[in-house]
Amino acid sequence: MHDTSDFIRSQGYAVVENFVSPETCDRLRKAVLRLHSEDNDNYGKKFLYDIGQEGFVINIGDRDPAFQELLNDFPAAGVVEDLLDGEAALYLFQGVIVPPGGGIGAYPWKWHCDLFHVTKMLGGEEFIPGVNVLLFVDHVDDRNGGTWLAPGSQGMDESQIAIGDTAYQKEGEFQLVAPKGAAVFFNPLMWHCAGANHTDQPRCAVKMLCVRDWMLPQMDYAQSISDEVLQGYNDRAKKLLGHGPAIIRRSFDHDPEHKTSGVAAE
Ligand SMILES: O=C(O)CCC(=O)C(=O)O
Repeated sequence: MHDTSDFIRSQGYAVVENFVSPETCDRLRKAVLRLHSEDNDNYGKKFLYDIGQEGFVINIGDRDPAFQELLNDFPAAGVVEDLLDGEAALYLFQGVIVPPGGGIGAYPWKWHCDLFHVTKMLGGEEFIPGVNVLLFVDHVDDRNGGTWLAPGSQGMDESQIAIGDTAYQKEGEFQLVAPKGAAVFFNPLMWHCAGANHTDQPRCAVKMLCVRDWMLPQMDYAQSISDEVLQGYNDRAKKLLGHGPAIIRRSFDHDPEHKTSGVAAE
């Protein structure tokens, strides 16, 4: 664990193989694709494209037991809690699909960093505000859209970083090659992008982006996981979902009609 944490501290990222078993990958992949097709049916592909959500499956922790099991096991816990000093909370928990023909340069797949409200290094060069844990449930490489990373770009803004939205390699950007079941951990302030998928199969991943629990998550999981599903989570997962002591961001009461489980701000 410490080797991985140290590697992330010094390089900004680390790849961990055998993060989950091939059988777990198959279950997760199936669930991502099922929910994606459900979303397309419910909202329409064009609508999802227009709001920049094409290929993202949201609130998965409420929608299929495979994701609940993953979060209960959370094989990244040791590293994430080590890097975030025990303050980890989920900022995003979602399925990520790069469709055939999609990927780098194809909207919405552009070079970016993840914390849209934090673009500069906080608290000095050494401070790590979050860890993106991206689990590949497919083997990834340059054919199907392995993730591109730009180590060293943490905290740079657009004017400082010479990355375009086309596939080119310059100054250390590189594309990950990783076996099915591997996860890449990286500082979410590092610029990155899904690669281009030249195959005829969707490339699937599960994203578990954790941040310090005093940061506002992109989605309020304490609100969006139903009471019934919440009961199936263990204490560590509940804390990751925002049911920990750091609840100052919660502002809604429990709403039995909508089956939400928010905790009122104190
Ligand atoms: O799916 C990928 O390869 C990259 C995902 C991504 O851009 C992200 O997690 O923010």
